[in-house]
Amino acid sequence: MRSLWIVLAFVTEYLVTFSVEASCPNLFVHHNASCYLFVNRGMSWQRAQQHCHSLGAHLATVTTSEENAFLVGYLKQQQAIFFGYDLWLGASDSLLDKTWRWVADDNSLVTYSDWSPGQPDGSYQGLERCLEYEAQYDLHWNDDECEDHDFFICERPFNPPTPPLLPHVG
Ligand SMILES: [Ca+2]
Ligand SMILES: [Ca+2]
Ligand SMILES: [Ca+2]
Repeated sequence: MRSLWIVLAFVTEYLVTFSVEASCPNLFVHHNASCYLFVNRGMSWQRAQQHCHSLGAHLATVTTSEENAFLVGYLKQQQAIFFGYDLWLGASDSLLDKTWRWVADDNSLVTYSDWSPGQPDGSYQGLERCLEYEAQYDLHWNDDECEDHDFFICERPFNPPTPPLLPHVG
C-alpha cells in the first residue's frame, strides 16, 4: 500500500510539472516556438533588456518576416493599448560600425530586416544604436537613442510538451 501512495504522489507531481511546462508563463502570448510578452511600460533599452532577463526572457529577436508580421499584427490588434508607442526589439549597433546584431541568440547578425525607408540612419551624432518598432513609421523598424523610454517586447522559448512517460505499475 505504501509503495502505491509513493507512485501516486510521483504521478501527481509529474502531471503538475507537465501542465506547467506545457504553457507560456502568465501573460506571455504563445506563437510558434516562442512566448512573447508585450510590455506597455516605457524604459530605456538596457532597462527593458534587464526586465526581460528577470522573466527568463530577452528583448524579442525578429528573424523572419512571418515573426515580424505576427508581432506587428498583434500590436495593431491591441491598438487600444499600443497605438502611438514605439517598442524596443533586441538588436543594437553597439560597436557603432553599422553592424546590427541580436543581443540574444549569440549576437547573431541581423539578416532579415524591415527597416523603414532611410533607416537605420544613426542620427543624432550616431547615437541611435537600438532597434525599435517606430509608431510614426507604421511599426517598421528604426534605430533610436537607447536612452529613450519605449514600450518593449520580451521573448523566450516555448518548450513544446513531451507526453509524460507514466511509471510502469506492477
Ligand atoms: Ca524570435
Ligand atoms: Ca522612436
Ligand atoms: Ca533612426
